[in-house]
Amino acid sequence: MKLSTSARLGLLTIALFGIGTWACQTSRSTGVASTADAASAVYVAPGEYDEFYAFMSGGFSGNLTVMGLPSGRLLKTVPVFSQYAENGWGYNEETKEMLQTSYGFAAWDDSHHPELSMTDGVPDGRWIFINANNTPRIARIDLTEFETKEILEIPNSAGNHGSPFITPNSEYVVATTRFSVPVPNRDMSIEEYAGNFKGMLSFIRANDPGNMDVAFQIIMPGYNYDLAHAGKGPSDGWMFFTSYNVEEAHTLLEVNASKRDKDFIAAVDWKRAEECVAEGAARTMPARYVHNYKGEDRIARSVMKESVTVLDPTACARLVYFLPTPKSPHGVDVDPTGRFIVAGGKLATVIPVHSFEKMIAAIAAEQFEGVVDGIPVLQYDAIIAGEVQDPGLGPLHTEFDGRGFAYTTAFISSEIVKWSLETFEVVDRIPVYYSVGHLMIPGGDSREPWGKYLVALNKMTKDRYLPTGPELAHSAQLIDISGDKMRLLLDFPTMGEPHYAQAIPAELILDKQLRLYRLSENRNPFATMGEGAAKVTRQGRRVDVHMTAIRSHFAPDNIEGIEVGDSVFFHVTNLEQDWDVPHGFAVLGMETAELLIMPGDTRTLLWRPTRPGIYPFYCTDFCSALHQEMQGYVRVSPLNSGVPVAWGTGGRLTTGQPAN
Ligand SMILES: [Cu+2]
Repeated sequence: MKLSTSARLGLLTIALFGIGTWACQTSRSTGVASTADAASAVYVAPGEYDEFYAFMSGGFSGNLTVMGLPSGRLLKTVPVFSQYAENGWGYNEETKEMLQTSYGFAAWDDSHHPELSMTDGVPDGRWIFINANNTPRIARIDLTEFETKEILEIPNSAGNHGSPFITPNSEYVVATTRFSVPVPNRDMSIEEYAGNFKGMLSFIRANDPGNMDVAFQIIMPGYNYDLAHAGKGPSDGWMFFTSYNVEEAHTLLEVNASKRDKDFIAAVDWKRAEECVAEGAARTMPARYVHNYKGEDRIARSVMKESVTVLDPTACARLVYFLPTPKSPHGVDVDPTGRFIVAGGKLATVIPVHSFEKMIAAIAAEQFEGVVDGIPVLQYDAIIAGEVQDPGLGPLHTEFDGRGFAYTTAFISSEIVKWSLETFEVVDRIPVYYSVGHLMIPGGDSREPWGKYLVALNKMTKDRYLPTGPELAHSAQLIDISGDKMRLLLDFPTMGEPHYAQAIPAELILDKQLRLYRLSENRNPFATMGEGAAKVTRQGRRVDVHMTAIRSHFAPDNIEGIEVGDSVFFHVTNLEQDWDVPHGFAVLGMETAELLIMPGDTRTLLWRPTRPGIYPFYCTDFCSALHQEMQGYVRVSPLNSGVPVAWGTGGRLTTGQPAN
């Protein structure tokens, strides 16, 4: 099918306005396996486990969800960049600092791309990284605990979309600025964008838990940088980034950034960057950004960084090359052999596939069509390996099955197109419902994909689930890719906008799960190691409640001597040393979320009572037959009433200092 540019733009506009169900109206086969076949293919019998852990980005929920495949069952939400009331993430004293940024406390973000750590180009199940788009950050989540351990802010960046894509041995995750901004950012006229606003590609050290940091940044022309993928095999040592808006437009980009036939993929030789940095070719720039991490005491700390290393391509020859790529490229994906660099030109009528080998030869032969800001632009014809014809409308992203086939999403025509990496011919296609963005094959961007399933991450979902008011469930679809023909097996809803996902065979993570925190290793300075040590202390208007929880009571469970105007810190230690026995804590009228405390851990809730009275507190997580009895009372007296601090459980109250 050949369409004029205006027809394509028209279809894009239709899709953008939410009527992107074009392909489902056509007469193509629906690709649905027979009902019985599909049901049995995704059925996980009671007592059995799913085959894969799938990590789904939470999109604008700012979190990460963990689902089982093939069942599509939601297993857990891991809070990352957004406060999460279910377990107190970002509310309690131990985790608040994780949401600190150079702009202050940020309660929310938008998370798009989970990325598993890799060893030798294969996901290894140690960590998963994910980006914050709005206030640029990258988080590391530890997959023994399914907990966010570290968050690094990215300076000189605005709109951290193209991140965190990882190199084959987890040396770096990268982060690109979607929005070019002045560097350093400053007050200036937006009309002076061209030439003054700059792009930035950040290389972040990823392989040292607790010490993520920006190793170096590369300053680029003021385009929008979109996505990235690392080379592998022969192309290991290179990173590829898509860009659009080579027009350097600053208004109405839907028109003004689509004028040229080709934008660029930037190919960066990051081993060369390391050389240039070592040789002193980079400069150190002042920059304020924070690094938040959980220490051995499981308490988050936030450290302000003051400078960053920036490399200018004009000061480091042979660092960056531009690969011309039609048209407004979105995704860039490197096949398992590392030989092909596949672009998703969202307005292109073909899928361009660049050859790494040809790229290196073209660089050696200086087959340049020009130079932009000191960056050579290679000749398209010199580097192209092939163009996939009839790839569907609006190709965005490609993943691979490891058997010589690539699978590309077509956003506008709502389909997934399978094509051969040998012939560049389409061999199969299947409609999806509707407007698919990313797709995910477990390990599908790695050197050795587990090419059994494909998950389509769709943007629109009308007619697929029971309606739920104006906002419908978000949609993922599971497709069997083990045979010659793709088969649709399952629709399953997801949390937030399911932007991208990654998955790994369950057995690579299953046996590494932490079951509890050893109480003897609890290093929280307010940990209470046994009920005998429970107490209440006052220093001025600060009251610390050193509390324990065990089935089915708190110690203390009666507290007096709290006054209006006090800051009361409930430090609750869960004394259980048993898997699957968290306790919760909440107190009447508190202005924050509950505590959810895992066995052996301590979590702290700050409470500022505002009026006298009796305040019950209770365990929020059903923990035993007598869970409902797991409760207590706090007496709050007027300011300066002189009621002495007193506490106890099951006997007479112990008295401490009165307020003065
Ligand atoms: Cu309980």
